[in-house]
Amino acid sequence: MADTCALLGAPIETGASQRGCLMGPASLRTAGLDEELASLGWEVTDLGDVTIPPQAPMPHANPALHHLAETSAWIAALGARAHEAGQVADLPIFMGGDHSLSAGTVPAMARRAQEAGKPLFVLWLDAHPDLHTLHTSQSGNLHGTPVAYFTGQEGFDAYPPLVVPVDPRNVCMMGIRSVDAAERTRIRDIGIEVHDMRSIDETGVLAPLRAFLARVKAAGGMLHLSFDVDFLEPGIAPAVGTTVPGGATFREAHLIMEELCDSDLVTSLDLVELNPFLDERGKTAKLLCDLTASLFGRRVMDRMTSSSF
Ligand code: HAR
Ligand code: MN
Ligand code: MN
Ligand code: MN
Repeated sequence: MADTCALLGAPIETGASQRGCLMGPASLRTAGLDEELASLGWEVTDLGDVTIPPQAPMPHANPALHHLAETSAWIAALGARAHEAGQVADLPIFMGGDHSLSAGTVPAMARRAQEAGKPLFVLWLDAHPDLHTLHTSQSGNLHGTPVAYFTGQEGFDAYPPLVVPVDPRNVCMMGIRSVDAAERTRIRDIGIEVHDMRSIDETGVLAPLRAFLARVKAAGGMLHLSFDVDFLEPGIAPAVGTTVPGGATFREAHLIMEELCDSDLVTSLDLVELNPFLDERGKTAKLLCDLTASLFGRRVMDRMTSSSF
């Protein structure tokens, strides 16, 4: 079992349509994330927050894009800081911040895996596949682009050059229920494994999760978990700007984290899209802390039988 973790704050909000995600890292700290993980026996280091200097506007052929220069600067800064965090800790936690941060953290973790001679796998828990390029995004909100970028799709001239891409066949998405036309085509074209909410209704979360984890294990891979708050049912997690009805329940989400814990395969984590301005008395931040605690080993009872791993 890994035993050191690092917290790195990424207070980026320029990728989202609404402001407020910049308070995400502070809200997770206020909810006691570091103390919680320490109480589970982890050695926790808080590396503070990443910042970027002011940016001059960057024009683009797609006039819909918002805050391209800032988001691109965040991706570059996070790429470097996330890689460093992955050197000092077994399991770095990237506290967002909107989901555009994964365009920095995931390639950094792919580089870390390559240095260890292993492939990187990504479990993407989200209502959205975030598979737009800079040219297909109609909203212009860049949190809708990280997966297309880190799987090496064309159309990212204005983002930093991608050093180590992730094989799209190593990406598994769960919870998906809001997909744009260009994203639907791309999912088919590049072969990402997608479990939408209808398929989760049919199979539950455990069967597809165990099949994916078996693939990661067989490949000797490292596993990055990217957890978007809007994966969850909005009633239990209101602090997100892009709520979509019909999300994962409290127990489905905990079960995924508990199973991931038992697998011992997770080597890095994004907690993204928490918008504390929209929260109800810290409820969503507290839930994210509790879910992270389940991933890091909190359990109700010791298990009498071992799981499939
Ligand atoms: N696909 C939509 C768009 O591009 C919504 C993207 C919303 N993304 C997030 N992160 N909230 O998953 O605008
Ligand atoms: Mn804006
Ligand atoms: Mn997302
Ligand atoms: Mn989302």
